[in-house]
Amino acid sequence: MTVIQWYPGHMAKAKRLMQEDIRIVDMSLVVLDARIPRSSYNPDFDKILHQKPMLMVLNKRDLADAAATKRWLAALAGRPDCAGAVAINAQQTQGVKELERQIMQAAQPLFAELAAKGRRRRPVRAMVVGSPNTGKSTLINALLPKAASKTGNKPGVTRGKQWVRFGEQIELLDTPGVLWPKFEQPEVALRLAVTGAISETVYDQYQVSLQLLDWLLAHGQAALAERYKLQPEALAGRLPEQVLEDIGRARGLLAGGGVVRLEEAARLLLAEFRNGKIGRFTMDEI
Ligand SMILES: Nc1nc2c(ncn2[C@@H]2O[C@H](COP(=O)(O)OP(=O)(O)OP(=O)(O)O)[C@@H](O)[C@H]2O)c(=O)[nH]1
Ligand SMILES: [Mg+2]
Repeated sequence: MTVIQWYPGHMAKAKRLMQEDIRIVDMSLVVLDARIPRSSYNPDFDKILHQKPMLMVLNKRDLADAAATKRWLAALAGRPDCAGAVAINAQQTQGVKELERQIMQAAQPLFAELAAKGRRRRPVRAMVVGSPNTGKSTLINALLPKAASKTGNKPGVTRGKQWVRFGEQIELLDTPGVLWPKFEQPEVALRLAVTGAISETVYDQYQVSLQLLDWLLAHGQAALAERYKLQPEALAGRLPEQVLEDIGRARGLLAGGGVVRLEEAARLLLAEFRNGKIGRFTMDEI
């Protein structure tokens, strides 16, 4: 199995900027993918962000298993280094009011400090950070419809640094998604890849689709059978390679002689999984 790595120069640069910017903000909003709250957490954040309150935002909750998200929220909220945790759907502006409430709550010590010094209250500044494609820019747009931070359905859309102010109360700093130089476990790389945090150009989609099928056969057999009109009984004990062929055949992805176009089947499976078409899944357990 080839090892997936993706740490282009702009991410190393973004990490350096983050280390500078944490000094001028009051807190960070760590935007995680609700499907993979652990795998999408950049271990570098421990060092970079710990000096200020950290709010955990599980975005894309519409794509994750609702019960698992509840468990994750409870677990995260109980962590001493965590100023709050909230699950949102930035695309549909759901959960955003609760996020605003938690930001303002985490800012209370700041406001108290300003008041004690007799200084005027200023907006709370938060840096929005996270892995590529977790929805940081979408979140900022959700908080301020007019801000229009550029978003896109591929990792690496935000490059430079962007401040966005909304209302009198909050200022947000959008940052580019950053990964880290080496993924500790292969499943972390796999999960980042299948949720769209890693550029499709750096991994073999066929190999990754087989690994995803391996996971789905263990965790989502019924959903898989339903989506591709496969016989549920026939799936038991079937190899990922065979199931990918079944999927290709079910979708008519055939070359001459009835041979399944596997590369296309792989791309289809990955795209449909990523967009929640197969079902709502949380791949990381607590
Ligand atoms: N289903 C779903 N999709 C979302 C949600 N939030 C964002 N997206 C989509 O995810 C993709 C990435 O969103 P961005 O806001 O560009 O992500 P980003 O974190 O700013 O990405 P980078 O700047 O590349 O790091 C876009 O296609 C969004 O429409 C959500 O809550 N649910
Ligand atoms: Mg962005």
